[in-house]
Amino acid sequence: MSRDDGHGANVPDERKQAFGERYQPRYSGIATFMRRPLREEPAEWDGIDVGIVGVPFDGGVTNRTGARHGPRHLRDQSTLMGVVNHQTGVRPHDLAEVADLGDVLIEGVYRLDEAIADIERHYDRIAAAGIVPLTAGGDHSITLPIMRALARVHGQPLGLVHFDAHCDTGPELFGHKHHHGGPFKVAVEDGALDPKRTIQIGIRGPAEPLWGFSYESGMTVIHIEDLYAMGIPAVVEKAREVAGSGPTYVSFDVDGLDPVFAPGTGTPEVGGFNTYEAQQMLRGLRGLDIVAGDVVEVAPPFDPSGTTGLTGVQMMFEILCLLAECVDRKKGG
Ligand SMILES: [Mn+2]
Repeated sequence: MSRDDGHGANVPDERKQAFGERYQPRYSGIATFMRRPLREEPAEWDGIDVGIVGVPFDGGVTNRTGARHGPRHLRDQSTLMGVVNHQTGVRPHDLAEVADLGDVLIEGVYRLDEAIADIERHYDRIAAAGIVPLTAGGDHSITLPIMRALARVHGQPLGLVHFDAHCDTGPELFGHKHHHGGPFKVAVEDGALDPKRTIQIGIRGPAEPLWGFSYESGMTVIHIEDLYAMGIPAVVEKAREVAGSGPTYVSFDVDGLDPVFAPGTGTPEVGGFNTYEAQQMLRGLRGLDIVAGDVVEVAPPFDPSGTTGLTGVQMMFEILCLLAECVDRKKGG
């Protein structure tokens, strides 16, 4: 696959030929997701398999804001990502054409319903172009409009492997259903998410009384104490069994991780899984029909060390490996 990262227009061709992918130091140039070419215009989307999309929106948070700054921060940290997954050997950029599609333009910045509709329209366009989206949030309310658009294009409710401290199936809050504690309840009600094919992993904390809908609707909930009692391989096996063979979304809320590893988030909960365990769980999903993924709730104002951004984008890379393998399989690779 040809190297065309959209960068380095001022770099002589001889240097690009001599140094290949390393013609430009990683710390230089304009930061795009994983140093992929920036293709913001739908007219430039031909041939793209996986599109990395930023959704700079945190109008749905219940407490500390900041995730609106996630995409820019994750782009910066993503320049540290390499091209190969050392454990699985997957090289996503060799399997799929990956581009940075820029950020969703939120026109309804001060109108929550309109913001959600803006996001949904944008993902309708991405899905119609046959592009598999990998999203950087934003707070978790952004997952609902993405799921709606994808369920439409796949013609059925999606399955979900969901990493989080919270089930995010809560009821209306202050008279409003669109907030980051409730997207998966609304997604089920809208026919975009199949609760029987949904597993929620890492759940903990005092918000437990809000998650009745998860149990009533038949979702599989793996509390953090279950995770450690079962062990990671059994959690992976359960996730594979629940998701089954249908189209499946992977949603990774960084607050699922212990705040030691991801302090930069709006609603941290102590006592979470660690980064290695997260990687093992994500790598365990190889072979499922994963049609989209996201990493949400990275809030840079609470991330002065950059650790949460780096961790978040590493999880994006793990999901990218899964998506690229799916794309490659469907192409007959
Ligand atoms: Mn969440």
